[in-house]
Amino acid sequence: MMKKILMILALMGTLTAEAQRMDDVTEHSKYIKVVDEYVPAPGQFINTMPPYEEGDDAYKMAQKCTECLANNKKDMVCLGGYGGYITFHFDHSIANVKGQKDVLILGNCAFENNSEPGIVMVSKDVNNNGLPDDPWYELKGSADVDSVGKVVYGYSITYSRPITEEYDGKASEISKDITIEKYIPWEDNRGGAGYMHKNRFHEQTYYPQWVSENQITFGEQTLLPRNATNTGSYDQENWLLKSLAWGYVDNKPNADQDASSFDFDNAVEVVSRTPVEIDFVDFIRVYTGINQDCGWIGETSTEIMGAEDLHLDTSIQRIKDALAGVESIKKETTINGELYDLQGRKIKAPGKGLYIKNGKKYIIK
Ligand SMILES: [Ca+2]
Ligand SMILES: [Ca+2]
Ligand SMILES: [Ca+2]
Ligand SMILES: [Ca+2]
Repeated sequence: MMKKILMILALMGTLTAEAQRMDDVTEHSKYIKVVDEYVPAPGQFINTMPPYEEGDDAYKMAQKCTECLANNKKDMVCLGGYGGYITFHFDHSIANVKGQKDVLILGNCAFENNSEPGIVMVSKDVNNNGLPDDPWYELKGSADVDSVGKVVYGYSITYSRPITEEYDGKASEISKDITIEKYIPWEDNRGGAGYMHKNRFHEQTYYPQWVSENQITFGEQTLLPRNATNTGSYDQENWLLKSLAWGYVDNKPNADQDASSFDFDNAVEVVSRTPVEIDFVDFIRVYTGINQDCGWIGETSTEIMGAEDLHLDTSIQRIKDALAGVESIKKETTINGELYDLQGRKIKAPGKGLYIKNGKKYIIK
């Protein structure tokens, strides 16, 4: 009986453990290895951080982000306005250690109440193809608890290419530093619409130049309540961007390591917020969580400067354990190509379903 239970547990291990991954390197690094995707929303630092050069495509821009962030380089990448995102991975899956924070993500928040909160998403390479094309979950943050009714779940936004880059000479009533008020039109799925403004400090186009489409949509995610107030005047703007309590990137200074660290135990379904148990994370995504423009300081945009696995040795050990489990089961079930069911019983006349053959998943349709 005991043997049978062990067998069942081990086989279940086979089915989930295949997604754990580590690169074949002599020494693993706790820092970002590769940026997979850089898909910023428009913004005053877009095309400059990192810089766009003629001929660059999305792949090249992601490569430039890798150069900024990998191996603890700590150069800055800007995600632009609401929804803009970056996706990255490490040279190994990061284990979720229960009850402990798992990853540190650095922003450029200079001081308390200089917050441009970025929401963290996590994903596991379930289909084992090395690409971030698997289901995504969000890590919940303090707004899920202290701003109930003010957070919008399932929010989508579409930005359009600006019609003009030229200052029309008219003074803006919003801020004396704004050169084009109606610059980048946006529309959301809640009947809202508006414009991202252009200011005199950033003259390049704010629309990502490597994008050929005239619209960019970010969707079905979470919109945090606006956090900015101008505590000054029109002539002397003084913007306060209130820091949220916990759970966001670029929300509190990096020196506050705990506030910049994230716990995979907080994974939830993106819209329903149903908790999700995740044992390993292969891809991490960060996106700008607020849609707001703040006079001379421009749109709220999350910056990112790097990330690290907070428990490298544990991650590697857990991957090794998981892979060892897979190997022992593969041996046991590799006997002349015989078919086993998921309970470890040899099957002579299989019907439709999932089996194990030669140590691998085997589907009969
Ligand atoms: Ca954890
Ligand atoms: Ca994948
Ligand atoms: Ca920013
Ligand atoms: Ca920032």
